[in-house]
Amino acid sequence: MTTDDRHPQSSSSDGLYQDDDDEDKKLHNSNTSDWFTERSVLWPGQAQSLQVEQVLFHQKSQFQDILVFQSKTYGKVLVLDGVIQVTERDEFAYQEMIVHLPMFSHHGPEQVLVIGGGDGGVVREVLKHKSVRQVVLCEIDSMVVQVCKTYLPQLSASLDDPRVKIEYLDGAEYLRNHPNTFDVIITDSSDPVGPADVLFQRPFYQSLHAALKPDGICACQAESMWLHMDLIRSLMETCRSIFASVAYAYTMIPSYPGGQIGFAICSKSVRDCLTKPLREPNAVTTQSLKYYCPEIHEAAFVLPLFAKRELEKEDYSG
Ligand code: SPD
Repeated sequence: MTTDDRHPQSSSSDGLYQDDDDEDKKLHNSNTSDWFTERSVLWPGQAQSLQVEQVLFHQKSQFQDILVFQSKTYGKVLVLDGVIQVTERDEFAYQEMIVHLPMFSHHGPEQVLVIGGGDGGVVREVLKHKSVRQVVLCEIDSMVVQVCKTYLPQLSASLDDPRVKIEYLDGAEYLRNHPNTFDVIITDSSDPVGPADVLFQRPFYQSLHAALKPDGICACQAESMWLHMDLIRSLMETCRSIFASVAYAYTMIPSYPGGQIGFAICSKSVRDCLTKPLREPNAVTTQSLKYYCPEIHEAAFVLPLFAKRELEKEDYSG
């Protein structure tokens, strides 16, 4: 199966498979197996394929195309508008880092907001912090939550925790209505094409700043240094002009384009608080982790030279 520019191409009986391109047939449907291939204008000239064992769910919601399939080697896979969001094999590398980098940089987060993240993986990690009294999940698409409750319970079970409140709303609007409310805000967005585009713009970051308490910290999905350096540079400049401290960190995740994705971590008014954790996971929490540890917290902000040089016009050392 093949997607292009995030829209599934439909030619076969189930609407998933492209059959009007001989080259694609050769590349993706070889050995009579079916393959999901991820293409986007955001990573031109390259694509990643996963072998499909069974399509479990495929339907359009009011907002996007939602696909879940059982892959041969990455477990179940959630795809939104043709782009891989979660695979069971490597999701922890993303969820743990986008959560624990800001959470362990804060002295004791109690009120946490997650924007997007309807699969529940980010909320699962937030709840590992015993200081948390409430997590609001602001997800625009209720179908994502329902589908993940069915097919990805190891992520979505977190959403049944009594500390979790789900709001099916637009994240930017929710922020505007909740000034000075949250200790930590995590924007678990898809890529900046279509509905998620606004989540990468200045007004959204201004709203994040306003919705944080004075010592609040936010973390936002901030794309790949291998593929989106212009976007990252512009995003970091925007953040720098709004927040007291800003730093870029990254994680390794084989199912995302380039095998890597980054995060913009921003502190509202406390300076120099991001790159070294203020707190550390206890032994019980550590048992539940597969990626995050205090050493990798610090290492995640150490960028390879090519990226450091691109961003070093400004100081993003946190
Ligand atoms: N290029 C894909 C970026 C996806 C980021 N969101 C992942 C959602 C996991 N909770």
